[in-house]
Amino acid sequence: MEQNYQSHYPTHVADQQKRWERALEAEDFMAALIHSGSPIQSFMDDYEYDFRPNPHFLSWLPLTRHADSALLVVPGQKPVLFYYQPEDYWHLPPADPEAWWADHFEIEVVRDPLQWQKRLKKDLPDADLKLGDVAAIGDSPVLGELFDSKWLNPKGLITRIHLTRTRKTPYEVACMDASARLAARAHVEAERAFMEGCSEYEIHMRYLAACRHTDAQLPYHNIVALNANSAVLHYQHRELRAPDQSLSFLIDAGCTFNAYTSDITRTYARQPGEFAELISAMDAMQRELTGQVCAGLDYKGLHLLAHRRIAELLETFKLIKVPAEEAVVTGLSGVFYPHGMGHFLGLQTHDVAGLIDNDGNDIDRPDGHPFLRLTRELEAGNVLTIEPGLYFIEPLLKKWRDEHDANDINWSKVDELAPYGGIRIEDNVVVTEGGCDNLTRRAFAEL
Ligand SMILES: [Mn+2]
Repeated sequence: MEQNYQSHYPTHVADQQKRWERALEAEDFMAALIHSGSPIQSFMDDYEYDFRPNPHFLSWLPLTRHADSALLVVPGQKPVLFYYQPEDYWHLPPADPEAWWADHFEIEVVRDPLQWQKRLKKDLPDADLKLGDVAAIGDSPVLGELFDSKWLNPKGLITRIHLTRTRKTPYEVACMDASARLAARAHVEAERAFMEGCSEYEIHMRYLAACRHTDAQLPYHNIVALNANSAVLHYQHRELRAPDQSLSFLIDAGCTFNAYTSDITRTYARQPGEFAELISAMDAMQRELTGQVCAGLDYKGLHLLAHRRIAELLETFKLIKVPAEEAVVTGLSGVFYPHGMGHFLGLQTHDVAGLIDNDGNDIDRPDGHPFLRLTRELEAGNVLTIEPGLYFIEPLLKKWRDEHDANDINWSKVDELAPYGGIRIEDNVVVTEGGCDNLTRRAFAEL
């Protein structure tokens, strides 16, 4: 695995160089200074919040915890990395650069986090930073001291780079594959903990141990939900005590590998029965949706197909008393499935440029679907999630009962299944010309 992603890295860096050169030229910049970011401290205290580098910096370099470093990209030149390695005895400074990535950069190990300013003035003596010859990318407060705000994260340049990030390079796919494999291993351990009757807290800790991540290394806060908690879409707690009876378990959890994320959801029932059957039906439906993915597919259409399929399940399991088609038209399917079907995935869990076309213009969401995060036509190299869900969400059910025809819903059936919360099944797929490569299912299968 290691060999695999490292062998793709030289081409990845060459590709980065090309895409930045093109974008800089199109936007009339001589260079870009990409800053990794600076740690943030709690107010009037010396506690440092968990640090996450600027994703534009991470797209060049696998330096997942390197604050106050900066990369200078000048067309036609080897990129210069100001590698911040302070002399510090309170914290452990970053280790020396490793050859597999470092060989592709001109590296300046710096003790002064502002060394890049001197180099910038030396390398580009004619550049007038106030006139925007150099674009600065990042959110470190130090950038504001040198750059006019107009040239800090200029929108046109950012949009062009974001669009290039929608098509992953082989290096990026290899990292995301590694990330999926780590997460699959941890998911299996979490399932085991659930079957043993563990609490949400215990399951979460077993997950972390299995993938050898700290909480801060996770791409997003794990959702570890037992019973009705799984109907809370972004359930944020981990109860210390196990419930008297564990009926169901929803886990939405990923990993990171060189900052590339996985984002996987599975749902389990403790015992056979109707909820377990509903999980199986959702799983088959999720596989059918995944089977539709290929280059050229309009993702909006797939999201709408998911609504039809969920409405059909609601009808088959007698949860609603109206035909599936009517449930889609009236919005009743949205009571049970109120989120979007998925999103781009990459250096960010909700990766960039899901809602614009290749010219940078907005692509509207379909009417009545305000939470969809991806509206594009899919292209080979896109990596995205497919995550339909079906939940018994008290406030949404109540709203329907108050504002629509209460007889549309089979309440006795809903009451029977509500203690199980809900179901979501989420895979990560790489779009190919003729279909897709399901990183998640393969990772589980090959464990
Ligand atoms: Mn997701």
